[in-house]
Amino acid sequence: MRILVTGGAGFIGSHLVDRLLTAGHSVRVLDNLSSGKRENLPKAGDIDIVVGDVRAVADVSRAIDGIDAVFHLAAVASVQASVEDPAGTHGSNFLGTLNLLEAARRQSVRRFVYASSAAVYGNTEELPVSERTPVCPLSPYAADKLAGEHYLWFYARKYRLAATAFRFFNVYGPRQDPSSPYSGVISIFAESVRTGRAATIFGDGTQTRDFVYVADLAEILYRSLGNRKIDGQVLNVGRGMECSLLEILAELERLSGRSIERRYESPRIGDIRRSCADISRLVELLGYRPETPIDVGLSRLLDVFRSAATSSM
Ligand code: NAD
Ligand code: UD2
Repeated sequence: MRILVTGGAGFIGSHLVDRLLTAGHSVRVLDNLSSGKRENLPKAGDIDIVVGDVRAVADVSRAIDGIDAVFHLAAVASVQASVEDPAGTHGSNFLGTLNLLEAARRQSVRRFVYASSAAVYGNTEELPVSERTPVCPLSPYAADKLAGEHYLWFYARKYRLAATAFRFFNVYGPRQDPSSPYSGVISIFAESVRTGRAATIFGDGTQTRDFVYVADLAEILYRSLGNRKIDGQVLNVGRGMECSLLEILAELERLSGRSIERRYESPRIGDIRRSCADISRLVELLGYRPETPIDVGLSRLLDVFRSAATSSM
């Protein structure tokens, strides 16, 4: 199949591109390289990169030409950025999604997979969180993700588009850029191991998240291509297990043999205390469960840092 991955030069998108190419698909990437990088993508293979913007209808039309299936991952993946600039991020995170849906309609694309987020649940006491848990978007980012889901269902119903929305929980692994203070906490803590700089903990470190390894997510997205049971479905993607920040730090210290200085600061405004996904629908409909344990995922992440360090010597 000819597949378009928007945001394909990014952290999650580039792992999905790798998985699709391994399976023999032709891949096109649409990415404005605002946070994604060309070096995340293979130099060879059946891939072409359109450097463009999902906010630009002309770029989207160019990218969708001849495409059979779309994975729409392009977004400003930062809750904080959306709080600071709701109108700015709305362009990429919502209008971009609408542009892709319109183009998919015109192109009669058969399959549309949308990257939503557990952020749509907001602060819920009900754990683990299932897809039936009432949504409560607490940020413009979350509101845009939820709006994207609703437009997806409108297009699916009206234009018979085979559509699925995945609500990703906390994704970690190689290529997650630690340089922003709003990158994933695991990428930031792993960077502390690499550099020896102190890790900053917002709160007491007992807050939990459901961390899912990026290669497992790429496998799930790849498997969604040929699966009709997930048409019209919204599905959580996590491991279905909670892990606290203190546990993450202890595991990184164990794996690296290094101790990490901890610096405690007040909790972030709007931070959720606990998060854990109920992934029973995903397992039931897709027949696949994310399998990488946290210690294995962290070990692989540190290996990537180690090999990068030796290659730069
Ligand atoms: P990322 O920043 O690495 O990837 C986003 C990609 O989209 C980047 O390559 C960026 O250059 C591109 N992009 C941004 N705005 C664009 C625009 N206007 N036009 C074209 N390209 C644009 O982040 P990620 O973590 O890989 O996130 C991928 C998707 O998964 C996003 O939709 C994000 O909201 C979602 N998500 C991620 C997580 C997580 O834990 N990382 C959790 C929930 C949801
Ligand atoms: C993640 C996503 C967000 C949204 C949300 C949905 C990222 C970067 N953010 O937000 O896009 O999808 O999930 O639930 O993937 N922390 C520290 N020190 C640090 C960095 C973070 O203590 O240096 C804390 C932070 O305050 C929070 C936890 O670690 O309590 C996780 O933070 P995060 O930004 O990795 O992810 P989250 O869940 O806030």
